[in-house]
Amino acid sequence: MRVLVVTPTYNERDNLEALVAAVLGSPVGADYLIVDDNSPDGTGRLADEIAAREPRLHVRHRPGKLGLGTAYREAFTWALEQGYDAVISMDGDWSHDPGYLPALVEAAARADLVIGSRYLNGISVVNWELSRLILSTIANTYARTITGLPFRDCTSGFQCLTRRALHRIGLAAIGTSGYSFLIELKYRVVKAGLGGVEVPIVFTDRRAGASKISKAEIARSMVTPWKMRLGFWERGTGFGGDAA
Ligand SMILES: Nc1nc2c(ncn2[C@@H]2O[C@H](COP(=O)(O)OP(=O)(O)OP(=O)(O)O)[C@@H](O)[C@H]2O)c(=O)[nH]1
Ligand SMILES: [Mg+2]
Repeated sequence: MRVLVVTPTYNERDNLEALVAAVLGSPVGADYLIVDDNSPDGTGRLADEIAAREPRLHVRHRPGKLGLGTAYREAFTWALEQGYDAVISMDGDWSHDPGYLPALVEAAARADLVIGSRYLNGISVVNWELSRLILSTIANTYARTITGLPFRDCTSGFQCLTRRALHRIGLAAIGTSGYSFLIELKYRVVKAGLGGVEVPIVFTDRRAGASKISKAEIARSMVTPWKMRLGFWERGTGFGGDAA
């Protein structure tokens, strides 16, 4: 199975070098794509430097901070063009440990969506302030209840999608970004009639750098489950027509 790991970056310079080494050193043998949004701290330049000596590392540059959703959409489209069998989305701050890549890939043999889940066996989140943990668990319960998604962790960003899933979900039509994008992606997989499984991960607070999640984005992600439930995500999408 040819696997591509994708990480959108914005000011992750201090995390990048070790993360690239860990991903490329993983036994899954995946290629790695960084989508950098012209990070002011020079993450994109550093990625280019590493890519010059690591042929399995690819870097895409965008002109400015355009958000997580469109970064993944572009990356997934590229992955389909390049013929990868599966893609894994992963944050660039060490919250998602590359040590879990083999478990995600292994489970992808039996499901088109594999979620690295923080809430499978109780709660496995390390170093978050209590307030953030409470917010995340409430947001998750809320999203699960309103959308009816059968997952404990509906907002996880650490996940593996098969090529078939990428074909079937109508990538180009995805209208949300940020946390909302993560919910919409899972929703589309389930609506396409494909199966998802969760594998447990321990999520750790970011190693270096600052968070980019805004209050506005959190507020938007409260509306997204309703958009899914009321069917707004389907409008004019040509959803379901693109068979794998
Ligand atoms: N390319 C790109 N990457 C982004 C953008 N916003 C966030 N990211 C990256 O997306 C990943 C997740 O963002 P984070 O800031 O870690 O969000 P979070 O995990 O919810 O919050 P913290 O872990 O507390 O920082 C990281 O690798 C970020 O660098 C963006 O607009 N463009
Ligand atoms: Mg993070």
